Amino acid sequence: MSKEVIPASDLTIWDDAQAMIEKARSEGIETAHDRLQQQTPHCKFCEMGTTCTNCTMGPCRISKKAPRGVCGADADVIVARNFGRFVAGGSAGHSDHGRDLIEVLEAILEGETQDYKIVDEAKLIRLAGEVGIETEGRPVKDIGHDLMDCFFADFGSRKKEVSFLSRVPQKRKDIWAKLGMTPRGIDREIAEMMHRTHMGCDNDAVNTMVHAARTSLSDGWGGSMIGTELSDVIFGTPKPSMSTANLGVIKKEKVNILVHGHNPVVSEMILAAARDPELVAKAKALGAEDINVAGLCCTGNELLMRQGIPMAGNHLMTELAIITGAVEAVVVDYQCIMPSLVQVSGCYHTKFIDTANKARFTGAIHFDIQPADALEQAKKIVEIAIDAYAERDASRVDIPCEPVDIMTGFSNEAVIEALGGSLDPLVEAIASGAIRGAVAIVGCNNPKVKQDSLNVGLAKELIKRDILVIATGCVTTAAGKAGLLVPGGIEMAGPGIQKVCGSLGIPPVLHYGSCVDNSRVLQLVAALANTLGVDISDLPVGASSPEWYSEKAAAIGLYAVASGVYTHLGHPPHILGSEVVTNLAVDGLEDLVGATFFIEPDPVKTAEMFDVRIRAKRKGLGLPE
Ligand code: XCC
Ligand code: SF4
Repeated sequence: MSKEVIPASDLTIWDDAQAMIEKARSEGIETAHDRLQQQTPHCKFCEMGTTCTNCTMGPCRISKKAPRGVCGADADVIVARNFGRFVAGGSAGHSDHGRDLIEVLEAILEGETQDYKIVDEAKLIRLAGEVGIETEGRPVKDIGHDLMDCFFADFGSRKKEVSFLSRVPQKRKDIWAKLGMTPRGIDREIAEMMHRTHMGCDNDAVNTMVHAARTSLSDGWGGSMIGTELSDVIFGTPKPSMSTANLGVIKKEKVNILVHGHNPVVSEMILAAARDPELVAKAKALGAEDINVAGLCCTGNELLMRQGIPMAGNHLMTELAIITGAVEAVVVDYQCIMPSLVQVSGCYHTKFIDTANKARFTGAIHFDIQPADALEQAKKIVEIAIDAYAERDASRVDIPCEPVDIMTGFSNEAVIEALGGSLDPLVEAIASGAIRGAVAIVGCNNPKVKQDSLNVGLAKELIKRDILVIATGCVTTAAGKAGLLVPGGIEMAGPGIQKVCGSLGIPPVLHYGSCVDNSRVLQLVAALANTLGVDISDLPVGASSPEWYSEKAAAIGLYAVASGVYTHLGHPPHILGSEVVTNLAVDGLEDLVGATFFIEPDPVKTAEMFDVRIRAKRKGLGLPE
């Protein structure tokens, strides 16, 4: 059955995206938007979370006529089990990424690589101190070894809690201890979730959900935090700098390489290789002006934060970037890489190159990049891109816009430095009401939502109300394209933000990095709570993922709530088939952890909900509303 053609202007708020959707249609190239249409309507049971495929007595689907699966599990148990596994998947993704950074640190310390170095030694020493390692008068190498062992041990099952709980306010830790939510080991919580959700184990929905929260906390305060902090140690802690965003960063006259995925380990080497004078000369010999490395999704965010590379786009721009016809190579590591990119690349001269054994794509050129010879491998990849430049069909190139400016690089270290050495000025701005509160807007695009309409819509509504916005993940490119990531963006903000951000010369929306960098947000709210001597749940803060799609986003949302942060989702996870689980998520968790989820598709109403919450929290702290 053929379906109606949806106008591109209904699919995305961006001109560059609309132009490329039209180009894809005229060239007969399929995108995620087309495939969503093919998949619609979705299975109602799966949408409600009431399908179980956990054993071969099933699969089972819960309905009025058949209220229990073959084993006797009801809708509540099935929904909780499905959601628990969903969160475990997300936690595994972030945390395995974190582990890869420990392995690079190990390779550096063991002298197995010259391509990676410890760039921020001071941070390594500071981190070691935070997790209780003796640092006084010891060689950096020894401290590094101990830190590496400590982080590896965080993945196991011998510890009572993961190391970075040293950052968590005591009140919060007491809540977790009482509920049995204290994350002990990262791999342990994930494995235990798989165990609990096997047939015949944890058959109490609330109990399963508590462990889901614990699993997510092992991600936020464990795997993700290790990922962020070691990336800073190895590649440098971000500092504010300027860059550019949108499809206009792809340059007609240059060899264009897009880096996509999440981990900076490979993409940093691609960037280094692309700056190699010999390779640049080779590109020039073919008539190109230079080699241009631009980012997609979170690998893009990682390199944007530290190296200032331009951002071509977020999740729903990944196919469309290739459709410009000017991309020589897409180099990927892992996560959020649509397998369709292989097919889209195949419609052009574009080489699709995967680089991790745990994330291979049929039809891709494969490199198994290891720390020992990463740069050499990266140079080979850049050469492939240069060779592809000669095959580019100029008649099919269409770069639909000029890039916009963005400001990036807001690590907590950079923020504290900008504030003059401590968080006190921020605390004062919050106390006076100039900044009434802060909301982190994080996460993805989802073709079920008009691209970036909610991400941008919510950010604008919040800053108008003098609520500072922190952006990570795919929201950052959206905010950047909307002009919110430059100091001039304060024109769209309320008077308080205009004054505070204006005097500091910073944007009303701060780019805090990739999705694992939501751990920076956790660290910030913990530090604020500790400064004020309160719990995180007492702060006038919130989190939101308006257009989320992934298991990782669910893990982030859940660790935010479990950490005491009121959290918005633009659409619900697949849990509505259980009243017990749904009520727990949007209400019951308040009594347990002092925060809940709320689901709201409208950005203005969402901003109002945050406003009400922030008023109440300010009142609780004795501050003017
Ligand atoms: Fe979502 Fe993470 Fe992926 Fe973007 S890249 S689509 S998870 S926001 Ni981090
Ligand atoms: Fe059905 Fe129970 Fe097996 Fe799930 S675990 S498929 S509900 S019998």
